[in-house]
Amino acid sequence: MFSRRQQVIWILAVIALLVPYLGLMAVGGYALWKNGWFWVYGGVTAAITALVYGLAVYLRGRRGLQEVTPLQFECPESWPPREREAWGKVERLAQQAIQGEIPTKNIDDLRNLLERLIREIALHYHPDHEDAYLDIPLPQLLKIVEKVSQDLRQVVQQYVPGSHILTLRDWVKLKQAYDFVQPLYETIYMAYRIATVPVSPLNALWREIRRYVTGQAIDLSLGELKSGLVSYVVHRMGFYLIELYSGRVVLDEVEFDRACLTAEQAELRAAQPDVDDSFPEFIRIVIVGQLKAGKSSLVNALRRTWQARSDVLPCTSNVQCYLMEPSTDDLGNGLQPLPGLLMLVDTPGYDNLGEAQAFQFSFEEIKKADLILLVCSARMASRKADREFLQRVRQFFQEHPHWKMPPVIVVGSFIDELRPRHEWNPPYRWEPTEKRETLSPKEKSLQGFLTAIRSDLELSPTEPVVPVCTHPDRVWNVAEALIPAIAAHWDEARGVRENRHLHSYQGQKYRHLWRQTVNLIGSTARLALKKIGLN
Ligand SMILES: Nc1nc2c(ncn2[C@@H]2O[C@H](COP(=O)(O)OP(=O)(O)OP(=O)(O)O)[C@@H](O)[C@H]2O)c(=O)[nH]1
Ligand SMILES: [Mg+2]
Repeated sequence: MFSRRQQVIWILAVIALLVPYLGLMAVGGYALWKNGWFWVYGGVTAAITALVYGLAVYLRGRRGLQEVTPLQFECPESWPPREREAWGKVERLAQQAIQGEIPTKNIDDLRNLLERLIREIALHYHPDHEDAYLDIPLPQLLKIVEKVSQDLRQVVQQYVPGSHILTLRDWVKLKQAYDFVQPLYETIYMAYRIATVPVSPLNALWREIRRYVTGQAIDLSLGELKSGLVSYVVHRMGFYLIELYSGRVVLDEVEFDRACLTAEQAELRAAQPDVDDSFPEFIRIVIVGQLKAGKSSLVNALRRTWQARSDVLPCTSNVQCYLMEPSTDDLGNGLQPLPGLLMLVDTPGYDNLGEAQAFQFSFEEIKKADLILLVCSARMASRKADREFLQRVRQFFQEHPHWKMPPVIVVGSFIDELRPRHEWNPPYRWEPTEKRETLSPKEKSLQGFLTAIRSDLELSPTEPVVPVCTHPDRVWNVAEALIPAIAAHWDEARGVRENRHLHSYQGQKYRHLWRQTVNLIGSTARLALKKIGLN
């Protein structure tokens, strides 16, 4: 938190402040000892300390300590790449301001900085418009003002002592009192400093050193505090500007929450009509891959992992849905708990369909997916179809930057069929960190297979490839590695879902327009009837 220089200055400042008092304590203690009062004094001090401590514990227990919200700036999981790119610009600007590349000395500097931020974010969303900052509807802008005010209130309430007691009048009075007292104090103190030099030069020298060191420490820390505040303002403003210009601001949060809940309920009920009223959290996992890659076997292996309550429902003629409720009873087997339910969607292999239909069914499901499991079989030499499919998925999300691409986990199946084929003696080491010399021939083939998948599908280092065996008699690595990989992507998958809810809600612009028009016609008609005396 502090630089080395700051630490040294702070230590010196504390020593400078403490030395006179420690000296006084030593002298006082000696005097008490000499006069036989030492133990009486010690007893009284201990009693007072115990009393105050007891009181503090009592008050803390009664009122509880108020939680202080940390000033954190993380970009929400539900933001798609377009918003993340805009966030990158906010971070760059904040960094430049902190490092002093953009001045932030006074309020005008700060205003210029914020104006630049508005321009950059507005242009990010409307690059063709010179005055892009105007491209926002009024209610959305007002909503942002509302949110900023709410934020400001929280910060003031949490970080400004006495803010809930002092009135505006008190603040004005405090300022006036300060303005009056401060020059007076400065003058008197200066006179005292000069007058004491001839009387006690050593004391005066000591005092001046102390003043200098403490002043330095406070200056440096104030600088840090200021850059912290500038960074907070830029990030906070940046966050709201992105929400504003990307069209993510929800005007009526209650209505939005209700719409999300209704959509989730409908989806759950479609998969399981008797689902209970608690409507637990779930993610929709779409399983894709080539013909006979082991997709349905993977679904079965996942279902058997928990012997879970799971129902099968034909979602469409081509796709099957399974709602899996991992029961917590089985967690004793070392299974990783999941934050909610899994809705597994089993699709037909792409090459199962005619040329015109290729990818189509899987693709329609991808648009509704929160997470994709792409199954690649070790038995199939060519992964061309998988590469093409993944390329098309990526391209689709690039062309729709307000959508968020679901995370992809590639599942390497038919591990038992890797060379040496007759050998089946799991567990196998498959993590790339393992030393190659220590691997068995099967493990070497396994690692070679995973590397080939990575390069064939052009995966990024953050996209996992998990080897599994889903043959009914040899299920391996589903509970051990695939479930944890799903759990690790849970928040991201939920982010995809939230983003989808937001867009389908915001897509109902015309419904809002209709409601506004009906409101307007209704109130005009009422007014007209009133005028002619019919109401
Ligand atoms: N040896 C071995 N056989 C497997 C494995 N996984 C699945 N199988 C077998 O492979 C065959 C095809 O598996 P499915 O799960 O039906 O494949 P699919 O991808 O759902 O096939 P389609 O839906 O027709 O595209 C079945 O007979 C499975 O028993 C595995 O890991 N190893
Ligand atoms: Mg199948």
